[in-house]
Amino acid sequence: MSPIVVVLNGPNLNLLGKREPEIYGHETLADVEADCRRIGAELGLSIEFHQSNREYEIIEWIHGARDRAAGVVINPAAFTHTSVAILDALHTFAGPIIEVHISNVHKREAFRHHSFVSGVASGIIVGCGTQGYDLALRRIAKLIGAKKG
Ligand code: CA2
Repeated sequence: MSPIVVVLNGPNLNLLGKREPEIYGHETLADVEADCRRIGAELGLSIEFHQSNREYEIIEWIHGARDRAAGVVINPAAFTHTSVAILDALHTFAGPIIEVHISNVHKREAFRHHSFVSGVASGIIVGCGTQGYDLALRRIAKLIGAKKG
């Protein structure tokens, strides 16, 4: 059985590719999911991909990843800057966690410079566009020693 990697996306990311392409690019979330599934297959990972505008749903998916998933990739979107609850949930997950931000949050408003999630992340990928998800999956595959093919 391939190791499971859970890819989580926070609020408003369902609008990816449909608004503000100058910040977030033209790829839709469906495109990102397809890319993750293709790269997951290449790396021998089984991808579970979710998006929600509700904080509790993201927390439930993190709980569901415990004792089952090998790693978590998370773009918590605006919850990055507000959610102690997501941080606490991530603390209960033993495997590698990679935090992804499509935009370079450090070039943007000051309130985007602080992340509650970074303190628990194994790695952070910022400002690489949607390619950040690809890089995050490759990093998790390396950290867990996943076998290709
Ligand atoms: O750069 C990122 O990936 C962010 O996590 C995106 C969040 C933002 O609050 C973070 O500071 C940085 C916003 C996601 C909203 O996505 C949209 C996509 C298209 C149009 C409107 C919003």
